[in-house]
Amino acid sequence: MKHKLELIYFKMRALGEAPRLIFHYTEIDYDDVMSWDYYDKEWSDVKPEIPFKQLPMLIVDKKHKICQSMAIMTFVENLAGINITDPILNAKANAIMQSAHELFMPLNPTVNFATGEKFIKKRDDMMPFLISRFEDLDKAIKENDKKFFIFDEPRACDFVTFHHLDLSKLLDPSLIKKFPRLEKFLEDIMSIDSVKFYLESRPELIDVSIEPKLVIDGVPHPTGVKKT
Ligand SMILES: N[C@@H](CCC(=O)N[C@@H](CS)C(=O)NCC(=O)O)C(=O)O
Repeated sequence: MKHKLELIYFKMRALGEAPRLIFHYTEIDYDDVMSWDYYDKEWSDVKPEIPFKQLPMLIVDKKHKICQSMAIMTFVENLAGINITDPILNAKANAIMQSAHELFMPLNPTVNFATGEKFIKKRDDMMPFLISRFEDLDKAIKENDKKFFIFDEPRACDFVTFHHLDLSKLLDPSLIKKFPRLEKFLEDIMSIDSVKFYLESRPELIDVSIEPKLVIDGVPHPTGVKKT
């Protein structure tokens, strides 16, 4: 059964990315809609109506509101029929997905919003945590001996991990270079045609640490939750 899928989010390269990546990988049609275009209201007026008061949210068939990016990822895996049926592998995949998701804070807000001295301090303060978590992910993929974290084809956990590792390049491009196996993982995800198409066409995030903006249809917009 084909569902109408609407992914509601903001102007930032953060928790909307993994859902977008898995939608493109699985070639499932969805609409990518900014909160203000969907509701025609400011975020502060919309927020109380959202089940868990944050985005991204996936609206299914104009009826079901699915919040929490990890729930969206699992839903898309199920919808596409690529869910991991083996309970042990499924649990391992979830551990990878959650461990990568924990990189969200403070990596994503820093890259999308921090500027000047604050950017530098946040970057330097989070570096021990990033290095430690990258080491864990590096070890997990090496132990598995597959192309991706679970199989030779990617699953939800791979797209969540991809997003955060990829975003780290905008925080400090030298970090990922310390982990050649993770760099290879990024290249393997980027070389999948449907994913490559999305990555090449998505809004570019520019002026990180100075005045971050997303270039949408050729026009730079400040990152954030407001219509510009
Ligand atoms: N655990 C949630 C976190 C969602 C979240 O932090 N969303 C942020 C944007 S990335 C948000 O809605 N910010 C606006 C607000 O909190 O009012 C998830 O994984 O989806």
